[in-house]
Amino acid sequence: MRIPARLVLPVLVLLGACGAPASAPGGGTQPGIEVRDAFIVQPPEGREVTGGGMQISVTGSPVVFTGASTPVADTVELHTMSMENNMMQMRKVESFPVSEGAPLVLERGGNHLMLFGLEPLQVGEQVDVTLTFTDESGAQQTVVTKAEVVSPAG
Ligand SMILES: [Cu+2]
Repeated sequence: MRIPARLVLPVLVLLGACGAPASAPGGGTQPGIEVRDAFIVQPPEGREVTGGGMQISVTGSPVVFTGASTPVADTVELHTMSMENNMMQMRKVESFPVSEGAPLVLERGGNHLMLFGLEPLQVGEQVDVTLTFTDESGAQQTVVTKAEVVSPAG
């Protein structure tokens, strides 16, 4: 018995559509990413560097948080913070993993965003921040969130 050509064709088309959300292999769905409570700390007068944070949770398959950008800063880095030789040390990292059981918390005193070349910001201002993620298939996903500018006092 011959396999009709028209049954073979759709399979090839699906394989060619790598990274398309509607045709995730294995019947998986695109990860759902939720971002909450994003903030940017208002930098001290005359300074252009500050920190920021947010909570990122995901449903479905895990993702990797690979970067952020905002119109009000030249660059945004991902930083870890840890105690080394009795001193708090910040380190730049390339990414943070986020999975369903392990949401990512970016906060003051912990893992955080570091913003450089900042425009002057007012407390209470809402700023767009674009976050970039990579899923298991290597596909990129971006999420735009609003970050509130908060007082350095907390
Ligand atoms: Cu930092």
